[in-house]
Amino acid sequence: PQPIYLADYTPPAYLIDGVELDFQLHPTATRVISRIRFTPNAAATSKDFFLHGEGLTLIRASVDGRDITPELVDGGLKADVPDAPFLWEAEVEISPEANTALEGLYMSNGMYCTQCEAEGFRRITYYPDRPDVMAPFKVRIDGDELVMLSNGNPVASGDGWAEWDDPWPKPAYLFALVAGNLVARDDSFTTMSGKEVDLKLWVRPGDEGKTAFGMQALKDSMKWDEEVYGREYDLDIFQIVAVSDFNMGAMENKGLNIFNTSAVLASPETSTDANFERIEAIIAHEYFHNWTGNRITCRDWFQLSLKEGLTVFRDQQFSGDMRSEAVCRINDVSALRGRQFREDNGPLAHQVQPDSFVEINNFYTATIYEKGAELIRMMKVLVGDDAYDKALELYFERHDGEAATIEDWVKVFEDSTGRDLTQFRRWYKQAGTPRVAVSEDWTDGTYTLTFKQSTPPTPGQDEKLPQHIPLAVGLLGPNGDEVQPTQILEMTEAEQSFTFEGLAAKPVPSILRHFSAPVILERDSTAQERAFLLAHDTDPFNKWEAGRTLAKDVLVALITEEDAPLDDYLNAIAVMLRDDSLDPAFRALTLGLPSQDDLAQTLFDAGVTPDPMKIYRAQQTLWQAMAEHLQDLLPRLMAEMEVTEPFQPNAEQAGKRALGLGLMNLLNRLDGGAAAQTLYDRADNMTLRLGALGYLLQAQKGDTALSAFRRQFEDDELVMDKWFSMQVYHAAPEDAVDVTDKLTKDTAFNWKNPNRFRAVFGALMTNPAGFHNASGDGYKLFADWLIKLDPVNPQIAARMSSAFETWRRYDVDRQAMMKAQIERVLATEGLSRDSQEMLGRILN
Ligand code: B3K
Ligand code: ZN
Repeated sequence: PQPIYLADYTPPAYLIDGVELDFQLHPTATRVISRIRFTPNAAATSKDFFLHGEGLTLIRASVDGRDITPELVDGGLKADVPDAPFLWEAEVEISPEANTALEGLYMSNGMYCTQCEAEGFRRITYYPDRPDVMAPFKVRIDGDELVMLSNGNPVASGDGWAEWDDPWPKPAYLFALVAGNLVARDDSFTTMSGKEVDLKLWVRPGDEGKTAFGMQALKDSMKWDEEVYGREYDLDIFQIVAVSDFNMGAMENKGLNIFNTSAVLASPETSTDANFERIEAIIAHEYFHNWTGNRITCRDWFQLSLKEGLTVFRDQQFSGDMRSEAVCRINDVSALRGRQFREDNGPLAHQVQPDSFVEINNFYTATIYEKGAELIRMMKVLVGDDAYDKALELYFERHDGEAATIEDWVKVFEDSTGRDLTQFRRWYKQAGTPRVAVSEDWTDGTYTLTFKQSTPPTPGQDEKLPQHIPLAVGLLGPNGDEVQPTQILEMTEAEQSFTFEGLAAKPVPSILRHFSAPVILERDSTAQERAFLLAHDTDPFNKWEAGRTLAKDVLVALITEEDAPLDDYLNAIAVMLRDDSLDPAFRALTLGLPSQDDLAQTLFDAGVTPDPMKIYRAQQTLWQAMAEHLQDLLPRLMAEMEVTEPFQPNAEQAGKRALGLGLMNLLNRLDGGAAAQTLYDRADNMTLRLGALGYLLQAQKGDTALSAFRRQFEDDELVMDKWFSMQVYHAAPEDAVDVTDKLTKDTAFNWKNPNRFRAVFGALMTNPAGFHNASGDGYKLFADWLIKLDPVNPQIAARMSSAFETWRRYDVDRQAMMKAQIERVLATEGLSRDSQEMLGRILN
C-alpha cells in the first residue's frame, strides 16, 4: 500500500455549495441518491474531477441533468465536467447488512447507523471525501423504521419518511444517519443567549433507565463550554444515539453524536465509578467537538491533532472542574504514560503531526490525542491563563467555518501573545519522549539545578533537536516548608542551568510539578528524599509521583536484586494512608503500584531485559509485604471508607470506594478472599460488586460468584463484557491463555462485536505475565484471532495488533516467537491495509 504525504497536499479542485441526499433504506439494498452543487475552486491547481467511492454500485449519474458514464477507477470515479458551477446527480446501491467493518452505513442490532470519520462517507456515495470540502446538507430518509435521524434540524416527517437540514457547512466525515426502533430521553437546555435547545438521548427500548447520567453530563458540558470558552450551541436540537456495535467510544457528527453503548449508558447497578467518569468525559469530548472539530475542522488528516489534541485538553479541563483536579491529572498522566509513552518508545512512534500515513484510521492514537493535549497544556503554561483565553478567542474568530491547520493554531498564539513559538513547533514534528536528566549543586547559599535533555531516535527520525520545555519547579526547605513556590523554568537548550539565591539551607526540589511537560524525568534520588516529598510536597501531582517512584525503585530492586529494602516505602505509605486530610481518591491512587508494562519499559530503558514473570512476582511480593505491614490499619480505614448514603457516582463517593477496594486488595492477601466474598454478597452497586469479584478471582475463589454474576446479568451486554474481561485480567499467568481460549468458545463470545472482542483480548494485553507466557501460546492465540478478525473488521484488528508493539523489549526466545507470529499474520492472504501497515511498522 502506498503512503500519503502531507507535502503533497493540494487544494480541492471543486468546492460544494450544497448537498441533498435521499436514502431509501433496505438492509441489503439501500439506495442513495445524491444531488451536489459543485463550483470550480479558484485556488485549485487542477481541474480534474474525482470523487471518492468504495464498495458502491453505481446505478446512474448525471451532470446538469444529462446522463453520463463516469470512468470508474481505483477508489472512486472520474468524469468530464463543465468549467463552471454544475449539478451532479448520482444514484448508488449499498448493503448495510454486509458491512461488518462498521465504517460507512451499517446495521447494528437491526438498526441502521453510520460512521464516516475518517473516510467512511465514500462507502455511502461518491463524494470528495476530504475534510477541506465543507457543505450544508439536506437529507431525506425513506424507510419503515420508527425513528429516522440525520444531522441538523428536523424539517418535516411523516409515515415512512423524515427530512433533516443541517445549515452549517461540514465535511462529509461529520455526516450521520440513524434509523431504527429507538426511544428517547428528552430534555432541554437554554443557551447563554436564551435559545432553547431540544436534547434527545436515543436508546433501544429497555435501556431508558440508563440515560439519566449521560443527559446530565451533556447539560453540564454545554454549560461549561459557555462559561469557560464562551461557546454556545448552534442548532435547535442536539441528539445522542447509543449503538452496540461501534469501533471506538463515540463520534461527534454534527448535531447527532453516535455513541458506543459503553460510552453513554450508565446505572449504579451496571456501571462502575470508572465507567461513570469515562462516560462523563466522552460526552463532554464529543460535545466540545462542536466547536473544536466541527465549526473549525481540519484541512486534512495530518492536522488531526488540531481537533483531537485540543478537544482532549478541553475534556480534561472539564473533568478537572467537575471532579478533583489533582486526581484527574494523576489519572491522565498515568494513561499518557501507559499508552502514549509506550507508543513513543517503540516501533509505532510517530509525530503529533505526521508527515505520512498509509491508513488514517491507524493514526487515532494516544500520540495524536493525549500527547496532542499535553502540547496545548504546555502552551497554556508558557503563555499564561489569560493569554491562553485571548488566543482561543482569536482562534474562534479567525477560523470559524474553516478547515484549519496546526500551523494556523500555533500562529494564533504567536499573533495574540507576541511570543515566538518557532522552537515549540518541534513538539508537533519530533516524535519520541524527551528524557530530562537533573543534577543539583549547592555552593555558598546558591542552589543550582542543571537539566540535560535528549530524545532517543524513533523510526525515520534519528536526529533530535532540543525541545522548548516548561519545567514547573518548587523548592522545599529541610523542615518541609515550601521556600520557593512553583516557578516555570523554560528550557530551550540541550543543557541548561537555573540558580536560586537567598536560601538558608539546601532545599529539596520538586520538579515537573503538575507534570508540566510530557517528558521522562531522570533524577537519582534517595528513598528518604522521595518519602520526604510524599509527605510534604504541596503539589498533589508530585506528591503522588514521589510515592510512585518510591514504589518503582522498590519493585525494580525486587526484580533485579537478591534483597530489597522495603521499610522506607512501607512506612511512607502507612503515613500517607493515615493522613485524613488527604482525599481518599488520592490515597487510593498512591496506594497503587506501577503497572507491569510500565516496569517492563523501565527495566528495558535501564538496559535490563524484562522478565514478565519476575515483574509479576515482584508486584505480588510487594502487595503481600504491604498487606502484612498495614494489617492493623486495614479494618479501621476500611470502615471509614464505607459509604452509607445511597449510591451517587460523584467524586467523593467514588474516592471512598476506590480506597476501600484498594485496601481490600491488601486484606485479600491475608484472609484468602473471605472479606471479598462478604462484599460480593452484599454489594448493591457494580463498583463494589466487580471489585469483589476481581479479588475472589485473584484468590482463586471466584467460581460461585462468576456463575451468579452471569445469571444475574446475562441479558446485559455491557455487564457481560465485564464478566469476560475480569476472568482474563485476573487469571494467573499460567492460566491466562487457557482462560482466554475457553472464553472464545463461550456461546456469548460474539467476536464481531468490538466491545466483546476487546473485553477478552484487551484484557489479555493488560495481563502481561499471562500474554507473555514462556510457552508462546499467548502470542499464537492472539495472532489466530487477529487473522480471523481482520477480514471482518480491519480497524479493530489493526488496533489490537499493538499487543505486539513491545516485542523488541523481551528476551531472544520471546522475541523470536512474537516475530514469528507477526510474520504469520502479515503473510495472511488478503490482509487489510490497516493491519499490513501496523504489523509492518511493528516489525521494522
Ligand atoms: N473523532 C472520533 C474518532 C474517529 C475515529 C475514526 N477511526 C471520536 C473522537 O475523537 O471524538
Ligand atoms: Zn475527538
